[in-house]
Amino acid sequence: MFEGITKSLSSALSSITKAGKLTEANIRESMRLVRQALLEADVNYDVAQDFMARVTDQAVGEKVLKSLRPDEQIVGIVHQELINLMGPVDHSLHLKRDGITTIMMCGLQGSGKTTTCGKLAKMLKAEGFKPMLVAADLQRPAAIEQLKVIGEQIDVDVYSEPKDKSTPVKVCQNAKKAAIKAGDIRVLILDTAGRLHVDDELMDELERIDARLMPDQALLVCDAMTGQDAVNSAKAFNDALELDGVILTKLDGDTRGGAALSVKAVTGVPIKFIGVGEQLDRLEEFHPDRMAGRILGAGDIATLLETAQREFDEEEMRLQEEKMREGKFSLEDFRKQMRQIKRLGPLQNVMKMIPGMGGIADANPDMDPEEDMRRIEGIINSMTSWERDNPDRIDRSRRNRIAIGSGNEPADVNKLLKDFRMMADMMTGMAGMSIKDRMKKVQELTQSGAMDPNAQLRREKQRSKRGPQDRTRLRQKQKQKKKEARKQRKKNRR
Ligand SMILES: Nc1nc2c(ncn2[C@@H]2O[C@H](COP(=O)(O)OP(=O)(O)OP(=O)(O)O)[C@@H](O)[C@H]2O)c(=O)[nH]1
Ligand SMILES: [Mg+2]
Repeated sequence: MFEGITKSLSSALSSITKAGKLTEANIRESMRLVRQALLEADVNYDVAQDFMARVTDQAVGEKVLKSLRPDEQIVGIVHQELINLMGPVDHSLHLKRDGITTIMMCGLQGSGKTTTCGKLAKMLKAEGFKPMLVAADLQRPAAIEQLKVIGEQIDVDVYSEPKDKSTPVKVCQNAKKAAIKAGDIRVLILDTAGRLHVDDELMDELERIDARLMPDQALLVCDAMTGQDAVNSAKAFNDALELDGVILTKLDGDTRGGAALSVKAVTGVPIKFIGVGEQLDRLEEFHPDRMAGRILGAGDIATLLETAQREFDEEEMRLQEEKMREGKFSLEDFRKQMRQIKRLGPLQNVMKMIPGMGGIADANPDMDPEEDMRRIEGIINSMTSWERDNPDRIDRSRRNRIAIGSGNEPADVNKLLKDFRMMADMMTGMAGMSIKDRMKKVQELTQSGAMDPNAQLRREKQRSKRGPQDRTRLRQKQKQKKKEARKQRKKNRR
């Protein structure tokens, strides 16, 4: 997410850090680069201009220039201004304490309305509020069917009427009656039709639903991939409907970030949620501070923790916890943990969310943590279950067998065993801590250099210089040479 801007902003800001003595002139030059980075990310021109002016004003002030670390202060100012740009956000959907809360979803064609209706319903259901989905898109032929399929997937009722015998307003009104009759429905989510462009017909239809149903929340679904078009459509929808919030979808894709950074500043409407995938659980609250952190390459531990809490199997965690406490953590448990971590998403992305790790990943595009994990898993897979439980008793012959079985070098097996021992000790020390405290601990260790990620990197680099295949080739060459030497000697003897 936002790789381009993260890179260009960091390089703009690092020009400050590298400048040696900071002067007003070189700060202004860096700020020009910051503005350029924003524009390249497709941020609205006026927004980028204002942003730069605000940051520059503060950065060239006496207070900053005379401070101990002016460069850090300036990064701090940029961080805070990014937060101000995207926030504040009120995530609440303001559900009524009694009765039914109606949420109208609108947006351009293909922005992700129907999918997001399903995501919201799933989220509300998990929070204990029974939702009902309403198929108010009578435009697109398969729209009703699509919503029904989604409803089935998440086990949520869908209200619909035959397309050619009704109107969107009627469907919504009847849905409300049906919801009242059902008695236990708390939220009505209206899936409305989209158009290719903002046009009068679309706006009229939405205004009619708005006037008759008086939804409690009007949410605009925007496709982040469309950049400034998304922002312009948000402006048009807000003028007609007074939006309560924006849901920015497809942030999992290769977006430049312009929409996320400009929507609030241009329309005054905050982004409440973001869609980060096609699956119905890929909806997250939008946190400007976390997003600002990510954009500045400072990581996003909070989101990682939330994903971890959602994806990790609680029972399994508890079992591992117990083993850790008793110091019985085995390689089998380690393998299980690795598999859990894989569920958090591509490792490169996971690393970027850990403060300090993002930079390492960026600076070393060849680094492939997935490959490392695969290799480690391969080694563990080649062990017997006795060996997994008793890693300390793996002797030379076992080690050689495991290395051959997994296509690695004995040294790789050694390294894994050594790392595992270190990790198991660390984990025993951390047993009983919450995930959050554990992450903090890891962060502390990383910062103190005890678990120097660069050391790991240096090892990796050395390894890649003479990777396992290289070494095999080397050995083959040596063998070949010896063979030839032997032949030669034989010849000579004759
Ligand atoms: N990657 C990704 N894809 C998404 C996300 N949200 C929606 N999509 C995809 O975007 C496409 C369009 O989604 P829909 O929910 O049908 O969009 P819509 O706004 O209802 O479209 P219309 O009803 O035709 O106006 C589908 O293929 C979705 O799977 C997201 O957050 N990430
Ligand atoms: Mg739709």
